[in-house]
Amino acid sequence: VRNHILNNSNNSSQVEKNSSHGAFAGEVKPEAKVLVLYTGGTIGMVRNKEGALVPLANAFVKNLRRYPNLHDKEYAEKRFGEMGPLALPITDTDSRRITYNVVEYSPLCDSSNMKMSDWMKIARDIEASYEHFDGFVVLHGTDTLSYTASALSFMLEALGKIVILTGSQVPLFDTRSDGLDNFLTSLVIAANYNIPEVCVLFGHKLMRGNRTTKVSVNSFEAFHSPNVAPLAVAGIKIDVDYRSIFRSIDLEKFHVHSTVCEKVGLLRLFPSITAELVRAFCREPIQGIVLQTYGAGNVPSNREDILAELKAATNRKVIIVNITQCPQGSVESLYEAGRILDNAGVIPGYDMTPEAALTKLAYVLSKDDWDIATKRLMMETSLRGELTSGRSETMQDFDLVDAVGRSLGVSSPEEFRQLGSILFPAMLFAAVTAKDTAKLDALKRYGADVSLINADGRTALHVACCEGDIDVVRHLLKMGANVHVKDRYDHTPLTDAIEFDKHEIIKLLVQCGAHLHERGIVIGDRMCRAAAVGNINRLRSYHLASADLSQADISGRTPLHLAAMHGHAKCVEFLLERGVDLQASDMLK
Ligand code: ASN
Repeated sequence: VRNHILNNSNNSSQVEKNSSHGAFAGEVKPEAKVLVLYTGGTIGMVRNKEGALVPLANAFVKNLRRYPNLHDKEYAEKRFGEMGPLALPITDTDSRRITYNVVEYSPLCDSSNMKMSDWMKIARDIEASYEHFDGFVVLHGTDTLSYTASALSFMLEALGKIVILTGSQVPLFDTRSDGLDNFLTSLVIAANYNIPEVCVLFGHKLMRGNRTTKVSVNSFEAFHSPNVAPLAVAGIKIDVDYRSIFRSIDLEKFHVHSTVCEKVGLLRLFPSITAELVRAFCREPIQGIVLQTYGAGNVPSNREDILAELKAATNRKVIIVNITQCPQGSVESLYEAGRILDNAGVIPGYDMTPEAALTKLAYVLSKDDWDIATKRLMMETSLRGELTSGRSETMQDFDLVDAVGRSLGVSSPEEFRQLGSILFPAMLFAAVTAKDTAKLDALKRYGADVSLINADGRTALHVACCEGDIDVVRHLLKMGANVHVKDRYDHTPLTDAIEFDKHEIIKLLVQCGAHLHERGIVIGDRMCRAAAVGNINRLRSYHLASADLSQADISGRTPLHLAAMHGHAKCVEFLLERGVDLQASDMLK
């Protein structure tokens, strides 16, 4: 993946020379970049001589390039050359041009062949190219798509960007394919929306990946999220329910936990199941079992033999998690028949899907630094929004917006939602400027998403980075504020912190995974301008943001050229102390 990206960035640097503001000459809109990992599945399949659907290597991207609604050939070829990244056609209402790179896996596979090691590969590929893209789309067969989505949701830790898994029931290039909509909508959402989750997009719905399950062999609505509403619905407009987005609240950079424990299994009870079968299932080397029980989590209360086997297994430190066989609903301690499982050391898995419970177990068991008590606790705690336990925090719901809405005579749910999306950003911004962190917490309880944007696409974190109070910034980050959101001017919170030279804030943002996203020459140009006026403070800001201080501007001159030319000795000293390239020569040599 890394080579692929590097090749393409070489390509683009040739064009950069005649472009300005990071966009191709003649086009003023900024670009959003999506990485597509094509792993296989029906979406890219063709029929073989016997009429069976099979993946075909090295054909998918060639075909994409031929479809005008998937590829704006003219733009892409001028911008990147013939074999460079692809670009979606743009409309007047789009604020960004979407470009995308496709990495084809080898071999491509029907997802029934997927193994846990394939999840690790996908996770590592996302990690390797994380800073180069705004979002990720994984094209995947539908059969085991929910397993992969669930696994990735755990393995991608402190995720700050969107990862969407999608596929199709009919191959993309067939006439009546659902793949075109699924793929295009995934690209558009991955490029534009601040939803830092592993999602599944299918049949116009964007769902939390670890809440999904495949429910139909034929339907274009092949996936359901039985216990949680979709995160977004794609109609003429893409309607996102920002209140339900899961956001990491750890002050750390995105990273991948790239191992899982394969010694796990799913055991489904059925009437008259034998104790021998349960014993055989619980035998070494198994370390974790997802037990699918009846209804609200019930087992036969008159089967001491089975309960004894389960208890013996938990005594041997096997983790057993109880989920329901019902496609919808949660295990609860409603009946005597359910409570007896507690005595056997079985953990409630609440409303987790079998896919989520199994992959979570595989993830949790591979955490070597967690002891058994921590592992058990984590299994019944929501780590990525995969379960709803009775102990989940309840929101004060829209009380505040309701009150304002009523006084304005607003009545429909849609109007209330619109009102919330206007009021909340303004109130969050006001709390930030007043440095009122208690108010920020209260707004969150009222249902405000901390990363809501105003009309300029700016979030509370952007404002806080300009204001410069590190405590407010830290508070927002602990509330889950996203460091990657780009406003109308293509500024991230990091861009703002640099512009206001807030050094401590820059350090904190970088610690949380923020990175420069502008092209090299754009950053070079800004640093050269700072060097020309001897602005060491600004150069220090760029340095803290991990910029390359030897980066040249469009004419090939580096900050050192400019500082020397304008006689700023202190500035030259600063650059030399940080080891800038002394040999860099501009275009005039
Ligand atoms: N068998 C295919 C797969 O999972 C099904 C599909 O993609 N629709 O790869």
